Amino acid sequence: MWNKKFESMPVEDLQKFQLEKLRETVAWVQKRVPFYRKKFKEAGVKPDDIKSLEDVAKLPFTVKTDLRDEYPFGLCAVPMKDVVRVHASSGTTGKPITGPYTAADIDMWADCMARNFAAAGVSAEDIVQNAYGYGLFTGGLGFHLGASTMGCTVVPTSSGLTERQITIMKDFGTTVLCCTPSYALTIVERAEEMRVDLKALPLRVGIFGAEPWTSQMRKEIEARLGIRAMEAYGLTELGGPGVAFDCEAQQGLHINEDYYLAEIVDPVSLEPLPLGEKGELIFTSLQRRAMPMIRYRTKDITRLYREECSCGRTLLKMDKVFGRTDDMLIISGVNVFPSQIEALLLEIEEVEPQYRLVVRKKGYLDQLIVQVEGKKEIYDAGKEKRFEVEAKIAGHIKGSIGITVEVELVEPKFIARSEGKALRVVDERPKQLR
Ligand code: DLL
Repeated sequence: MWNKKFESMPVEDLQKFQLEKLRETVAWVQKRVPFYRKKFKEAGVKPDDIKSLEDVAKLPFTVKTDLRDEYPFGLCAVPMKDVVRVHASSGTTGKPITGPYTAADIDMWADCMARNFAAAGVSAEDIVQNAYGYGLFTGGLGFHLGASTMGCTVVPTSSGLTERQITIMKDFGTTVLCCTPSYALTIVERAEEMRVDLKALPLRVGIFGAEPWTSQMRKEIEARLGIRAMEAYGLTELGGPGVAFDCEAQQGLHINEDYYLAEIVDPVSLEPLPLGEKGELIFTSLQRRAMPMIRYRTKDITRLYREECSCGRTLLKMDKVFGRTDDMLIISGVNVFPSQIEALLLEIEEVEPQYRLVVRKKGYLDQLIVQVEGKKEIYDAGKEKRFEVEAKIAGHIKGSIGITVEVELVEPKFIARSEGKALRVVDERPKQLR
């Protein structure tokens, strides 16, 4: 463990620490950020009302549009002279949101990221190829910070130029690869074309994140790269990757609870849900200074649970993210997340793990088209074989989630390859009908 004191602290002590930091954070933003002052007043809550961790529920939520409305630095709690870095996330629509850091915030980030690397079994001996995008995106510099804090040899390739990634991997003897899971697949596919056997290289660990991916996808990546695929979770609004990470048990991600207080709420009623129930993940930052977040609604759907972990960490766990509330599709009245379809597609041996979900209107109904690449020999076997596989997949999806989808077995390489976050859902419905 990188920070044994906090990672394995008895839960009672940890919660005492969290309460102290929560009270500090609430007082900090009340004093310095007009936005929070106004929201607290409207909610009729004062910093002194926070007497237990449960009292966090008295505080108002913060949502992405608040960050957009306050763009660029309306939520900043320190003068700009104390801000040493600004990251940003463009999102898919509208103005970007910003993530400012003080020097102390950067130190905390380094601690969180070093924990992530240590839990993945990485040490100063490792050569870390960082293929997350460098720049405003928090992935590149966040992983860079963690790996350098740990004393690893960092190779800052950034994302893209896939052939060069593979050459470097081979020439430098890279042992750890950091990128999105979808980019890992792009890399392995390109390597196969270049006749480079990644399994024969010293590469042994990957730390993947920044987009939802199923356990089935993890297994596929582990098998094709011959590595252990570990995970990182985080978001720009909370300082980027380093919010949660998985350990050798690979069974859920530990949340850095000394820095982040997590809750699960019902995404519709917004009522807090008990541990173990699936809902929307909410975070309050506990030590960030430049832009603390109070009850930030992540839109990520997961479950929280506390259990004794074989790794010895006492930190709360979250399940792999199931999906985002904004990616949820409603097909014939059934709620469907892309991850459910991904898990089913990966059980079909005739296809590649490359897919896209297209949503169209057919009359009044929403129609879901699952485009998935057939393996070359299957696709080349002709129309009849393709129909057979399409019917097999449609039947598998119907049998498992009860929805009727149209399956299009597309030719190899039909789906655009990802260098960062994969685009899984293409919504072709007219905007006003979504
Ligand atoms: O993606 C930060 C990050 C970089 C995390 C590198 C991990 C590795 P944003 O661009 O702001 O920040 O996107 C945040 O990405 O709310 C989730 O929906 C999704 N996400 C991030 N990590 C995971 C993960 C970075 N491990 C949004 N599993 C989040 C599923 C993830 N979804």
